[in-house]
Amino acid sequence: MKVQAVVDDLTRRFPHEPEYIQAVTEVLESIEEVYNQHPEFEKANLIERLCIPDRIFSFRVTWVDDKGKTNVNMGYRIQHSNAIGPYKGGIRFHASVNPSILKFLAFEQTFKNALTTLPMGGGKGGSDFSPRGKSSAEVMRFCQAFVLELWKHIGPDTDVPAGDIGVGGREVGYMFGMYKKLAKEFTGTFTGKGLEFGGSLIRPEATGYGNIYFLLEMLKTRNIDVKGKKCLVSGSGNVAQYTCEKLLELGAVPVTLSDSDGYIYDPDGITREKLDYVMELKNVERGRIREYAEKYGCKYVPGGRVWAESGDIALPSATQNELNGDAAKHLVETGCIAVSEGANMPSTPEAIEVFQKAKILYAPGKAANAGGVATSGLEMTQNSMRLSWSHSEVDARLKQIMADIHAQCAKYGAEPDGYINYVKGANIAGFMKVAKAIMAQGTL
Ligand code: NDP
Ligand code: 2IT
Repeated sequence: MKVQAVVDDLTRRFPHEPEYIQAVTEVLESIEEVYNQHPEFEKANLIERLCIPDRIFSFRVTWVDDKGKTNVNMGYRIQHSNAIGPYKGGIRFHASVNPSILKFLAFEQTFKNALTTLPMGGGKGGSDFSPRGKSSAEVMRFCQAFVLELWKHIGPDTDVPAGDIGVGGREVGYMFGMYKKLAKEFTGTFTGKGLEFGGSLIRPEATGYGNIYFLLEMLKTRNIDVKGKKCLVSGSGNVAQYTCEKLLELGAVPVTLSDSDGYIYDPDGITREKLDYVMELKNVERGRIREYAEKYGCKYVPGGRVWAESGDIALPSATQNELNGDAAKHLVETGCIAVSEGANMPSTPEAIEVFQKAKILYAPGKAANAGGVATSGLEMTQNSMRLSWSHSEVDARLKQIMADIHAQCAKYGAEPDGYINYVKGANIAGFMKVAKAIMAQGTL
């Protein structure tokens, strides 16, 4: 396999899909050497079979808003690979959603899920519907219309969706309700459900907590304590909130949060009380992060990114390509020692290069944010057994899974000078598991 030739071919076939090509390129570059040691992989054309999703569903979603106007959005589900388990991955509702973004996410999800040690394949779905400014009744009608098409393609042993940007407990509840009615079954077809109807304890917290558990594993390799460290967190949604919660529990000091309009910088630290305010603001009132600055009298930068500040640790938790090469240089120059990605592909290839050249700790999303989907896997297990585990049991399993992912990265990503290349480690470990499963199951 020659990476450039494969990438050129995919670019020719999918010319309008830059995020998908970006994600594929990163994985292929890391696995090239290992792949070429296995001539049987090349003979079976494993690369094309791994890069191109099994299938893509796209459909029209028609819904009526509160003023009585009929609206049309696009809906999608990408079933990337079920080599090691049912398709599994979130649903994103955001105006920017398009096939390129969902294909990159489904591709990444396949390797991430392999790393969790649980039997889950990779998928992703979503819509260009923007929940921003919509009433709960509008969101409900949209979710119902979306599932009216989606339900035919999913099921507890086929494809199990969950949340992502713009999709949290409220939306999963509405989608599950509609699915249950259409499919005439009460099963674990969605994860991230409410606790009263099959949801797992710790699932809402899992991505943020898991990212910090992974960060602790990385810091341990250098005997560094997280206590007292100044942390830059981007986003202010599910992942950012529970990232802050765990940081506070460990005595670290989160100082930033953001949304798509701008960011806040609070030099005194975002305390527990302030985080409670953010949770109410974002999850109940559905307000803007600017209001934090107005309430607590700190700096707000409209249109800015948190990486303009300086901190010991960076935790990107908003969206793809939110941290570019210049931002990475600024972080390294101002003393950042670790970057752990809560979001999917938040650092551009240029930024990753800067972090790795500087030999700072850098964990890609597919390793560091895998705690979310791993806990979804634990929710599936509990649903199948028709029981629920305690808070401490799920949290202990999550911690163990993050430690196992770290160990896999360290095993496959160790460089001769002792530096751990977590990108290489995660990609090789995830790839080898999926590749072996595909080879064993024949040409399909
Ligand atoms: P939420 O919708 O809860 O929060 C997303 C946050 O990111 C919001 O603050 C949002 O601001 C901001 N944001 C979204 N898009 C943009 C954009 N284009 N530019 C700037 N800011 C943006 O989503 P999550 O917290 O669940 O997801 C955050 C990231 O974590 C995503 O990359 C997701 O794929 C990833 N992830 C999520 C998991 C989960 O379990 N939820 C699991 C693993 C990864 P605004 O409100 O203004 O849109
Ligand atoms: O990107 C992700 O891993 C998620 N949005 C969570 C997927 C899931 O199925 O829990």
